[in-house]
Amino acid sequence: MLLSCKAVSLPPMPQRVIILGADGYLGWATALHLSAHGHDVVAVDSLVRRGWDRECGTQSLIAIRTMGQRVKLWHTLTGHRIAWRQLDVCDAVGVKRLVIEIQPDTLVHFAEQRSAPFSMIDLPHAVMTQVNNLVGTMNLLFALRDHAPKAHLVKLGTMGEYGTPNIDIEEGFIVISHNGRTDRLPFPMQPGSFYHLSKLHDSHNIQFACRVWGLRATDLHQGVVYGARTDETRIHAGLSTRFDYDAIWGTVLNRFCVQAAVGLPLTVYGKGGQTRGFLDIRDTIACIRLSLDNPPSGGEYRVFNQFTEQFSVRSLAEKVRDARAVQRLPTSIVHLPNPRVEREEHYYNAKHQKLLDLGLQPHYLGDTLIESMIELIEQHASRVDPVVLELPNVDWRRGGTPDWKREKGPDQVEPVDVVSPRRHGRRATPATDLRPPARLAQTR
Ligand code: NAD
Ligand code: USQ
Repeated sequence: MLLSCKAVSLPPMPQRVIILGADGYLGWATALHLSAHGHDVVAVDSLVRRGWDRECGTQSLIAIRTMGQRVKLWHTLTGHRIAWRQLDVCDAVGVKRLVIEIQPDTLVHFAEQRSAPFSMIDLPHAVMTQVNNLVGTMNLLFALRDHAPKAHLVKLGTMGEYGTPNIDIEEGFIVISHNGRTDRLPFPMQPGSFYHLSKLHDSHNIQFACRVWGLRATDLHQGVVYGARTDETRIHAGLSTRFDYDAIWGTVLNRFCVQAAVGLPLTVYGKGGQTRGFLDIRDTIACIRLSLDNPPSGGEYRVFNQFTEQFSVRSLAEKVRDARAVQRLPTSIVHLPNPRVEREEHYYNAKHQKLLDLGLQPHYLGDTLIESMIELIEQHASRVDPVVLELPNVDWRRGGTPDWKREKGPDQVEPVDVVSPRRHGRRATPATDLRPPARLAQTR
């Protein structure tokens, strides 16, 4: 009998994967996704984010269960096991023990303070952000050097490391000719907050460790993520991942969808020409899996720009407004004085080819997705706090306003009704002292 020599593509081998920051928005969704795809997942988190929420008086719009409850439910529903460990990655001894014990093939590192406004509140928050993020990453690098030098570090960085230069943004490196000589060098970076700076400092440290110790790493320069549901979180409400919407933790499109759902104005900061890369949470987890399945060589430090489309914040607000208009629900857009120091009109063209080359099939933003996000938000609208939703409470020049830290716990918040075709509830209004100033331009 003749044997066919036709190449067959084998499914990727299951890996031992440590997910750091697994109690968070992206970490939990990724833990489920990798576990569903047959990987042996160890979920790690210090739970510090739940404490930062208590400090700010904020909470996830969608209630999330404890890690213990979530991994138990996942096992009951699917038969897959996720091992759960509470650990601070700033604990060097703990990180070392973890790496020695698990001997991971891959570590996916989400475990950082990730809010730009939180890092701009004051000196302690700026320092804490950088210490938490840099020390955690350093602990991982040393533990890998000494105990698992072949493991692949997948690190969540950010598109915000590049800033908004007046030239095309490449994926991590740029070829520069200078005085007759040419080299491939790290792309020039201009981060926009102490948080974004922490990511750049991490990038430098990781790149150095790859060059000097031969470690292998993928630095995912990720854009702003939107969306709340993945194939795995949809299985049961108890598997939901967090969804932030307030002015400190909420990202812009998620915030606009919540604002639209409760009939409040969409808050565009400044002119709204600020352009960023965006992606659906389903594409975040797909990108992580693609990175895991296609590791770099020993000593290689590579950068993937992880986003699927770029939008200005003004055009995003218009997209949400237009999606609501189809349902005959008028939505207004306000231009607030920008609390951040950032370019409001600028050139932006960032490459994002490498993950597409690995097979990423993007979920693009359309009216249906916006509407489905708003429908989900409507189910949780009783948890919306209109005060934390509407007005920014951290200014890049002066720091946190007096109300960034709130005495009032989230449970004492007066509920708001949704504005939907089926349930025309009362419109939520911000507390009087936070009402937008009269001089704010209203575009509709
Ligand atoms: P998140 O705040 O929801 O989750 C981060 C998790 O890390 C939290 O559960 C927190 O408790 C944990 N953590 C923080 N410091 C830790 C420490 N020292 N030890 C152990 N655990 C710690 O954030 P997210 O939105 O899921 O973001 C995850 C990562 O992705 C971050 O590194 C962030 O910078 C990056 N990122 C996020 C976005 C986005 O739009 N959400 C975009 C680009 C990049
Ligand atoms: N913005 C508004 N109105 C709002 C909120 C934000 O106009 O109500 C604007 C901001 O001024 C900014 C843009 O929207 O120009 C994006 O802000 P954001 O809060 O959605 O995102 P950012 O602060 O950049 O941070 C988020 C995540 C961070 C991640 C980053 C990816 O919190 O962890 O690193 O997105 S990126 O922006 O590509 O650097």
